[in-house]
Amino acid sequence: MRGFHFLLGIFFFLLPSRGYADYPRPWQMYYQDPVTPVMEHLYAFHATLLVIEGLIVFTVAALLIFVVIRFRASKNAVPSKMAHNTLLEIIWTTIPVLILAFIAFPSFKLLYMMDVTPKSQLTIKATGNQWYWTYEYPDHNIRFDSNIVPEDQLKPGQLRLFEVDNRVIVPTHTNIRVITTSSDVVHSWAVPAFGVKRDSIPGRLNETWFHVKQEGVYYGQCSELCGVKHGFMPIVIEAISPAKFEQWLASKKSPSQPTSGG
Ligand SMILES: [Cu+2]
Repeated sequence: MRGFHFLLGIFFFLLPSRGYADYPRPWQMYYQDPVTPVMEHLYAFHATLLVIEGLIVFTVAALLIFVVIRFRASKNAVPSKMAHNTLLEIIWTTIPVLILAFIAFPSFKLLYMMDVTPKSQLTIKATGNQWYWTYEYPDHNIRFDSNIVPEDQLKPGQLRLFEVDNRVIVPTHTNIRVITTSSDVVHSWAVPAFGVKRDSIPGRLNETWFHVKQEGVYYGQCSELCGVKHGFMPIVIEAISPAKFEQWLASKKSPSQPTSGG
Protein backbone atom coordinates (compact mmCIF):
# COMPACT_ATOMS: atom_id res chain seq x y z
CA MET A 1 0.00 0.00 0.00
CA ARG A 2 2.88 2.34 0.83
CA GLY A 3 4.36 1.67 -2.60
CA PHE A 4 1.04 2.48 -4.18
CA HIS A 5 0.81 5.77 -2.29
CA PHE A 6 4.36 6.55 -3.36
CA LEU A 7 3.32 6.07 -7.00
CA LEU A 8 0.23 8.17 -6.34
CA GLY A 9 2.52 10.89 -4.94
CA ILE A 10 4.65 10.84 -8.09
CA PHE A 11 1.49 10.97 -10.17
CA PHE A 12 0.28 14.06 -8.31
CA PHE A 13 3.73 15.63 -8.50
CA LEU A 14 3.80 15.22 -12.28
CA LEU A 15 0.33 16.68 -12.65
CA PRO A 16 0.19 20.37 -13.44
CA SER A 17 -1.24 22.14 -10.40
CA ARG A 18 -3.49 24.14 -12.68
CA GLY A 19 -6.11 22.58 -14.84
CA TYR A 20 -6.44 19.52 -12.66
CA ALA A 21 -9.93 18.05 -12.81
CA ASP A 22 -11.51 14.88 -11.58
CA TYR A 23 -14.64 13.33 -12.98
CA PRO A 24 -15.80 9.84 -13.98
CA ARG A 25 -13.94 8.43 -16.97
CA PRO A 26 -15.40 5.91 -19.45
CA TRP A 27 -14.87 2.38 -18.10
CA GLN A 28 -13.42 3.71 -14.88
CA MET A 29 -13.22 0.82 -12.39
CA TYR A 30 -11.79 2.49 -9.32
CA TYR A 31 -12.07 5.61 -7.18
CA GLN A 32 -11.23 9.10 -8.27
CA ASP A 33 -7.99 10.37 -6.75
CA PRO A 34 -8.57 11.46 -3.17
CA VAL A 35 -8.00 15.19 -2.56
CA THR A 36 -9.34 15.50 1.01
CA PRO A 37 -8.11 13.84 4.24
CA VAL A 38 -11.47 12.05 4.56
CA MET A 39 -11.23 10.53 1.09
CA GLU A 40 -7.59 9.56 1.69
CA HIS A 41 -8.68 7.67 4.82
CA LEU A 42 -11.63 6.08 2.99
CA TYR A 43 -9.26 4.99 0.25
CA ALA A 44 -6.75 3.49 2.69
CA PHE A 45 -9.52 1.79 4.69
CA HIS A 46 -10.94 0.31 1.50
CA ALA A 47 -7.48 -1.00 0.55
CA THR A 48 -7.08 -2.58 4.02
CA LEU A 49 -10.51 -4.22 3.79
CA LEU A 50 -9.71 -5.54 0.34
CA VAL A 51 -6.63 -7.32 1.72
CA ILE A 52 -8.60 -8.81 4.64
CA GLU A 53 -11.41 -9.93 2.35
CA GLY A 54 -8.92 -11.38 -0.10
CA LEU A 55 -7.28 -13.43 2.63
CA ILE A 56 -10.68 -14.72 3.82
CA VAL A 57 -11.75 -15.69 0.29
CA PHE A 58 -8.39 -17.37 -0.31
CA THR A 59 -8.52 -19.32 2.99
CA VAL A 60 -12.12 -20.50 2.54
CA ALA A 61 -11.49 -21.48 -1.08
CA ALA A 62 -8.34 -23.40 -0.09
CA LEU A 63 -10.23 -25.25 2.67
CA LEU A 64 -13.04 -26.13 0.26
CA ILE A 65 -10.63 -27.45 -2.36
CA PHE A 66 -8.79 -29.46 0.32
CA VAL A 67 -12.07 -31.01 1.57
CA VAL A 68 -13.29 -31.83 -1.95
CA ILE A 69 -10.05 -33.61 -2.85
CA ARG A 70 -9.22 -35.21 0.50
CA PHE A 71 -12.71 -36.62 1.20
CA ARG A 72 -13.78 -37.55 -2.33
CA ALA A 73 -15.84 -40.78 -2.64
CA SER A 74 -13.05 -42.86 -4.20
CA LYS A 75 -10.65 -42.16 -1.31
CA ASN A 76 -13.20 -41.97 1.50
CA ALA A 77 -15.83 -44.60 0.77
CA VAL A 78 -17.12 -44.78 4.38
CA PRO A 79 -17.78 -41.21 5.56
CA SER A 80 -17.44 -40.22 9.19
CA LYS A 81 -20.71 -39.77 11.17
CA MET A 82 -19.20 -37.02 13.35
CA ALA A 83 -21.56 -34.03 13.72
CA HIS A 84 -19.95 -31.85 16.43
CA ASN A 85 -16.53 -30.68 17.43
CA THR A 86 -16.63 -28.17 20.27
CA LEU A 87 -13.10 -26.88 19.80
CA LEU A 88 -13.60 -26.32 16.06
CA GLU A 89 -16.91 -24.54 16.69
CA ILE A 90 -15.30 -22.20 19.19
CA ILE A 91 -12.52 -21.44 16.71
CA TRP A 92 -14.79 -20.72 13.75
CA THR A 93 -16.93 -18.43 15.88
CA THR A 94 -14.07 -16.58 17.56
CA ILE A 95 -11.97 -15.86 14.48
CA PRO A 96 -14.74 -13.99 12.58
CA VAL A 97 -15.60 -12.03 15.76
CA LEU A 98 -11.99 -10.96 16.11
CA ILE A 99 -11.80 -9.99 12.43
CA LEU A 100 -14.97 -7.90 12.75
CA ALA A 101 -13.72 -6.20 15.90
CA PHE A 102 -10.43 -5.46 14.16
CA ILE A 103 -12.36 -3.85 11.28
CA ALA A 104 -14.82 -2.01 13.53
CA PHE A 105 -12.26 0.23 15.28
CA PRO A 106 -10.86 2.02 12.19
CA SER A 107 -14.36 2.02 10.70
CA PHE A 108 -15.90 3.92 13.63
CA LYS A 109 -12.91 6.26 13.79
CA LEU A 110 -13.51 7.12 10.15
CA LEU A 111 -17.26 7.52 10.65
CA TYR A 112 -16.66 10.04 13.43
CA MET A 113 -14.06 11.84 11.36
CA MET A 114 -16.60 12.24 8.57
CA ASP A 115 -19.42 13.13 10.93
CA VAL A 116 -17.85 15.79 13.13
CA THR A 117 -16.99 19.02 11.32
CA PRO A 118 -13.68 20.41 12.59
CA LYS A 119 -13.54 24.14 13.28
CA SER A 120 -14.50 25.53 9.90
CA GLN A 121 -13.51 28.80 8.25
CA LEU A 122 -16.24 28.80 5.61
CA THR A 123 -19.81 27.60 5.40
CA ILE A 124 -21.62 26.73 2.21
CA LYS A 125 -25.30 25.90 2.04
CA ALA A 126 -26.38 23.66 -0.82
CA THR A 127 -30.10 23.46 -1.49
CA GLY A 128 -31.39 20.85 -3.90
CA ASN A 129 -34.21 21.81 -6.24
CA GLN A 130 -35.89 19.90 -9.05
CA TRP A 131 -33.47 19.99 -10.89
CA TYR A 132 -30.60 22.29 -9.99
CA TRP A 133 -28.66 23.40 -6.94
CA THR A 134 -28.82 26.71 -5.11
CA TYR A 135 -25.67 27.70 -3.22
CA GLU A 136 -25.32 30.21 -0.44
CA TYR A 137 -22.28 31.55 1.38
CA PRO A 138 -24.15 32.79 4.48
CA ASP A 139 -21.12 34.64 5.93
CA HIS A 140 -20.59 36.57 2.70
CA ASN A 141 -24.12 37.23 1.53
CA ILE A 142 -23.62 35.29 -1.70
CA ARG A 143 -26.35 33.25 -3.31
CA PHE A 144 -26.64 31.77 -6.78
CA ASP A 145 -28.21 28.95 -8.74
CA SER A 146 -26.11 26.31 -10.45
CA ASN A 147 -27.72 24.86 -13.57
CA ILE A 148 -26.43 22.22 -15.95
CA VAL A 149 -25.03 23.44 -19.28
CA PRO A 150 -27.25 21.79 -21.90
CA GLU A 151 -25.54 19.55 -24.41
CA ASP A 152 -26.07 21.92 -27.37
CA GLN A 153 -24.45 24.81 -25.47
CA LEU A 154 -21.26 23.01 -24.39
CA LYS A 155 -18.03 24.77 -25.25
CA PRO A 156 -15.08 22.67 -26.46
CA GLY A 157 -13.47 20.86 -23.54
CA GLN A 158 -16.55 21.03 -21.33
CA LEU A 159 -17.91 17.78 -19.96
CA ARG A 160 -21.26 16.48 -21.16
CA LEU A 161 -23.80 16.13 -18.29
CA PHE A 162 -21.25 17.57 -15.86
CA GLU A 163 -20.77 21.24 -16.62
CA VAL A 164 -22.73 23.94 -14.79
CA ASP A 165 -23.16 27.65 -15.42
CA ASN A 166 -22.10 28.67 -11.89
CA ARG A 167 -19.46 26.61 -10.11
CA VAL A 168 -19.01 26.47 -6.36
CA ILE A 169 -15.74 28.29 -5.67
CA VAL A 170 -13.86 27.20 -2.55
CA PRO A 171 -10.39 27.87 -1.12
CA THR A 172 -7.90 25.00 -0.76
CA HIS A 173 -6.39 24.11 2.63
CA THR A 174 -9.49 25.34 4.46
CA ASN A 175 -12.04 23.46 6.55
CA ILE A 176 -15.34 23.98 4.79
CA ARG A 177 -18.66 23.14 6.36
CA VAL A 178 -21.45 22.16 3.99
CA ILE A 179 -25.02 22.30 5.14
CA THR A 180 -27.50 20.84 2.75
CA THR A 181 -31.26 20.77 2.47
CA SER A 182 -33.90 20.62 -0.23
CA SER A 183 -36.78 22.75 -1.41
CA ASP A 184 -38.84 19.84 -2.76
CA VAL A 185 -37.83 16.16 -2.74
CA VAL A 186 -34.81 14.31 -1.35
CA HIS A 187 -31.61 15.01 -3.26
CA SER A 188 -28.06 14.12 -2.27
CA TRP A 189 -24.98 16.31 -2.47
CA ALA A 190 -22.06 14.10 -3.46
CA VAL A 191 -18.49 14.70 -4.64
CA PRO A 192 -16.48 11.46 -5.05
CA ALA A 193 -13.00 13.02 -4.94
CA PHE A 194 -13.89 14.55 -1.54
CA GLY A 195 -15.45 11.40 -0.06
CA VAL A 196 -18.59 13.44 0.56
CA LYS A 197 -22.21 12.33 0.16
CA ARG A 198 -25.02 13.83 2.21
CA ASP A 199 -28.75 13.56 1.65
CA SER A 200 -30.52 16.88 1.10
CA ILE A 201 -33.86 16.51 2.84
CA PRO A 202 -36.68 19.07 2.79
CA GLY A 203 -37.22 20.62 6.23
CA ARG A 204 -33.90 19.39 7.56
CA LEU A 205 -30.33 20.63 7.59
CA ASN A 206 -27.69 17.95 7.11
CA GLU A 207 -24.07 18.74 7.62
CA THR A 208 -20.81 17.51 6.18
CA TRP A 209 -17.37 18.97 5.61
CA PHE A 210 -14.33 18.83 3.38
CA HIS A 211 -10.81 20.18 3.20
CA VAL A 212 -9.41 20.24 -0.33
CA LYS A 213 -5.65 19.80 -0.54
CA GLN A 214 -5.23 20.46 -4.23
CA GLU A 215 -6.41 23.16 -6.60
CA GLY A 216 -8.63 21.82 -9.32
CA VAL A 217 -12.16 21.24 -10.56
CA TYR A 218 -14.12 18.41 -9.00
CA TYR A 219 -17.31 17.02 -10.42
CA GLY A 220 -20.13 15.33 -8.55
CA GLN A 221 -23.75 14.44 -9.11
CA CYS A 222 -27.04 14.42 -7.26
CA SER A 223 -26.99 10.94 -5.75
CA GLU A 224 -30.58 10.38 -4.67
CA LEU A 225 -33.28 9.66 -7.25
CA CYS A 226 -35.21 12.91 -7.33
CA GLY A 227 -37.29 12.86 -10.51
CA VAL A 228 -36.97 12.70 -14.27
CA LYS A 229 -34.02 15.09 -14.43
CA HIS A 230 -32.13 13.53 -11.53
CA GLY A 231 -29.22 12.88 -13.87
CA PHE A 232 -29.10 16.51 -14.96
CA MET A 233 -28.19 18.40 -11.80
CA PRO A 234 -24.41 18.01 -11.52
CA ILE A 235 -22.22 19.53 -8.84
CA VAL A 236 -19.02 21.36 -9.78
CA ILE A 237 -16.53 22.55 -7.19
CA GLU A 238 -13.60 24.69 -8.20
CA ALA A 239 -10.88 24.78 -5.56
CA ILE A 240 -8.54 27.77 -5.81
CA SER A 241 -5.84 29.16 -3.53
CA PRO A 242 -7.07 31.13 -0.48
CA ALA A 243 -5.59 34.34 -1.95
CA LYS A 244 -7.50 33.91 -5.21
CA PHE A 245 -10.60 33.01 -3.21
CA GLU A 246 -10.40 36.35 -1.40
CA GLN A 247 -10.29 38.07 -4.81
CA TRP A 248 -13.31 36.07 -5.93
CA LEU A 249 -15.21 37.07 -2.78
CA ALA A 250 -14.34 40.72 -3.39
CA SER A 251 -15.47 40.50 -7.02
CA LYS A 252 -18.78 39.00 -5.86
CA LYS A 253 -19.29 41.74 -3.29
CA SER A 254 -18.50 44.76 -5.45
CA PRO A 255 -21.66 46.01 -7.17
CA SER A 256 -21.71 45.00 -10.82
CA GLN A 257 -23.05 48.36 -11.97
CA PRO A 258 -21.11 51.54 -11.21
CA THR A 259 -23.07 53.51 -8.62
CA SER A 260 -23.81 57.10 -9.43
CA GLY A 261 -22.33 59.53 -6.92
CA GLY A 262 -24.58 61.45 -4.57
CU1 LIG B 1 -31.56 15.65 -7.18
